[in-house]
Amino acid sequence: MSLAKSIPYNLKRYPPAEMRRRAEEFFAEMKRRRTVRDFSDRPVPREVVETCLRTAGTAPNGANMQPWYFVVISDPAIKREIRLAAEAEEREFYERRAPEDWLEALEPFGTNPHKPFLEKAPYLIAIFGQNYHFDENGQKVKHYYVTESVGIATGMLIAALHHAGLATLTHTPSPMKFLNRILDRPPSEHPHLLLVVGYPAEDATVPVISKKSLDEIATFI
Ligand code: IYR
Repeated sequence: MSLAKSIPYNLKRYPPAEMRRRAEEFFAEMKRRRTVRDFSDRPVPREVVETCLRTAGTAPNGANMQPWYFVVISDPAIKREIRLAAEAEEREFYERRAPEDWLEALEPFGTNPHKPFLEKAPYLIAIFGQNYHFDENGQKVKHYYVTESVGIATGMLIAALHHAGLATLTHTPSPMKFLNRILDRPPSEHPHLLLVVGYPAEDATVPVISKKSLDEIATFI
């Protein structure tokens, strides 16, 4: 392959005071984001989700292969099928597979194998990482840094949805292979996570938790 054509990059620049203000404002907004486990069934405008997915699709990624695929589920029958499959895995996890220390770490969050939100929330977004694709000549093309790329895109999606006023839950039933079967996705794709999207239930609560301070998460050297 040859070198891509290049064009000037006009990054929007701000004076330092405005940069500080923008950074503070964004931090304040992102700090308000909380994972929610009780969802309302209130419908969400589809175009909002579409635009947030476009935002996710701008994520930096390995060799611009854009190794992600999002299946947005609102069909009640498919949501039910996913709930039943996820709950079966989760029962295995909570009752057998999970080691004691993991269950202890989860205790403050009161999570359990019951996942009613998988049916109640208006949208589930199943996020897949694509390990490879086939080009127009049927040649297999490998993708690079798939986990990193899909992780970044997912973070951007969560931020975009929050910014638009929607709550999310990053759900990771394990193993998640059932998503390939139910959603008819090819073997080149592996499920990354299942994002539950909607409004919080009127009476939704969130656990009181704290975030590490800047000193705990970063050093400047
Ligand atoms: N996947 C399980 C368990 C779980 C694990 C972690 I780490 C969490 O932060 C939350 C839940 C579940 O969804 O219940």
